[in-house]
Amino acid sequence: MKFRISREDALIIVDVQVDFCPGGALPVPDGDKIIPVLNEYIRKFEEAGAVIVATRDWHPPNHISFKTHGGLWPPHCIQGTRGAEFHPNLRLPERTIVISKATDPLKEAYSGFEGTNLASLLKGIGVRRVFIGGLATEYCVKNTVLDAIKYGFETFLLEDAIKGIDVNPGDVERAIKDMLDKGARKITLINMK
Ligand code: VGL
Ligand code: ZN
Repeated sequence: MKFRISREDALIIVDVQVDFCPGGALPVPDGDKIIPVLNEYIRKFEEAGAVIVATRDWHPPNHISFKTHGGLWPPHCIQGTRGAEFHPNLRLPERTIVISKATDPLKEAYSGFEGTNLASLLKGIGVRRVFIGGLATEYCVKNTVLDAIKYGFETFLLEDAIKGIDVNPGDVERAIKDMLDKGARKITLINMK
């Protein structure tokens, strides 16, 4: 099956930031390998005039997500730092809608919809289908996908443009299964016209 991208579609690129790539503060193994694939999706969505969204983890220095503040993770994606920038190889068009999340020091927010205006923004411009890829599969990608389903978007997981951490082996597999069980559909570049 081939999908023709329309103006009712949105590409949502989750957290492809320096800190989540090899060499960063919270590296996803091979996280940078998805960038050329995402660039190809971007090209197709750009050509179709579809919406392109990039979410970014955008923590204050005292965020609850950090081990230093009771959380699970080393400090990462601190607002305004180099680690919080989008990866320099990711070719985001000028018109990309940037969504900053997890900005409240007291709240973890893995989903791009959590505490942001993303859902109303997409509804407002008539988006019905969302195509989601990025980092990391079992955290921010998964939570963004599940929220997209809850908000009523037809939701596609870009199977060739996600990478996970797998803190416990099997986490990534379970996350993918969970997303599919809850109604997401898998898709790859070869399924896009
Ligand atoms: C993420 C852990 C902590 C993610 C963000 O983008 O998946 N993971 N903060
Ligand atoms: Zn984070």
